[in-house]
Amino acid sequence: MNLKRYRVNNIQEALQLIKKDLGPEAVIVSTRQVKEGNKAFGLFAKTMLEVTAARDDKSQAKPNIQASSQATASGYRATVNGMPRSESATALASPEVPTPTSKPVQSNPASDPYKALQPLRQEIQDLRELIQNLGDRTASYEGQTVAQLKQELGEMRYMLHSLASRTGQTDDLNLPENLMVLYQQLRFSGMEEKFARRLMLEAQKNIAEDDLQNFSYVKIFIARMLMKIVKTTRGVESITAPQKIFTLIGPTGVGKTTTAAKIASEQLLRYKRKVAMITIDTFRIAAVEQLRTYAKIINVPLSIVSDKADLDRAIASYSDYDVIIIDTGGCSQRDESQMFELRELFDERGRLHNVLVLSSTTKDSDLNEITRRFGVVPIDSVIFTKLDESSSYGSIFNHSIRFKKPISFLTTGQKVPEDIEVATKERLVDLMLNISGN
Ligand SMILES: Nc1nc2c(ncn2[C@@H]2O[C@H](COP(=O)(O)OP(=O)(O)O)[C@@H](O)[C@H]2O)c(=O)[nH]1
Ligand SMILES: [Mg+2]
Repeated sequence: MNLKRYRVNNIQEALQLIKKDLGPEAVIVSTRQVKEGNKAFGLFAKTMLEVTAARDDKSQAKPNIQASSQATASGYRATVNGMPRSESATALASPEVPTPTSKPVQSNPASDPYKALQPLRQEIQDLRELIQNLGDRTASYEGQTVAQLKQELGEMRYMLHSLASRTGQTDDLNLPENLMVLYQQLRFSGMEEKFARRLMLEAQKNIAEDDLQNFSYVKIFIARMLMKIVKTTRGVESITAPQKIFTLIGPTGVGKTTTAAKIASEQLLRYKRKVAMITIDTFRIAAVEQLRTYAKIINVPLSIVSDKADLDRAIASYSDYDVIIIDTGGCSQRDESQMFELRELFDERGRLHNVLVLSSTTKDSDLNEITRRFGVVPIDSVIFTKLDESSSYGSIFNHSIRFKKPISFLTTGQKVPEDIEVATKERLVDLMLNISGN
């Protein structure tokens, strides 16, 4: 597999180079605008287009990789030539490899995307360690290096995820060049084929012939369309009731308790609101201690309840609090009795704002099942956690299109309280299209 980055004046220039270097099978991974030239005096900086393209090794076109790398020596390049013969298939099952979003892996080892991705996995591991080491010694001049490495890591994750799930080019779309580039980018980010296709065909209908030639125009047009797809709630601010009661539900391990602590501390410190926490102990999972520790650090009261009557009493006892965050023990969406208990507790419209917490590292089909099963209680918004570990932000859009649930927060790391953001449409679209160039 081959990954290349080009700095060009326009997309046509990039497409020519990509075709020459990587062949017609190459796909566009990302596009972004960058400033080049005299950075100290931004006046003279020129805006260039940076395009990253990738070609899977199993694709038909096989140009000489060494030669092509020299031809574009000024650009970034990462080449992986395939897995050594001795590599065993079991090594590929290690948790380092993100789960593919769909389609079973092909059994033919020569065209097995997992095998092709093995060396990339090693590079990701190396990069991760490098970032960790640099991060540990964070000095300002190193910030840029860390950011650059993080971007490379992100791009590699994209590749792992989507190449692993792509077992054949079935996308037989005939689109104008600029739309095709963005279509590939959305597909590479994990957007479902039928959603990306629909979006592009709609855009093609609505963009004038002349404007279709202008890549920036087309990209902004698609960004606007994506902004219409996702809904957000401004964190807890969309709750208009005088008392905001926020319930976090979802599978085990997605980050509910950590997120509860982050939101509680944001409400307390930033909004100066009076905050209390409640946790449900019905599923007998010994996670109460974790929340107790957070509550102590943040210095908010915590109640532990075990049934509906208890819960009502606890909520009543906090009647003079502005915000109540309710954490729940993780439960399995396949356990009917746990789902029943959940409904007993939280099937209330109006008083409670129920939030389904999902990890952005979870594959699409699981996100769908989880959302359907947890739908036994009314879901008012969704939180996507672990953006820092994710490689397929397309899943967030697939989820939004499919379930039309607004997104309240995004979490971006393990640190409490800082690794959380109120979800905004701009940020979500930026994750897909990299408009800001960060
Ligand atoms: N990388 C990353 N890890 C997270 C994030 N949020 C939570 N975690 C970690 O995920 C693990 C499970 O979190 P926890 O809050 O206990 O999940 P719960 O079972 O849903 O309550 C912990 O190790 C957290 O530190 C996030 O945004 N990014
Ligand atoms: Mg928990």
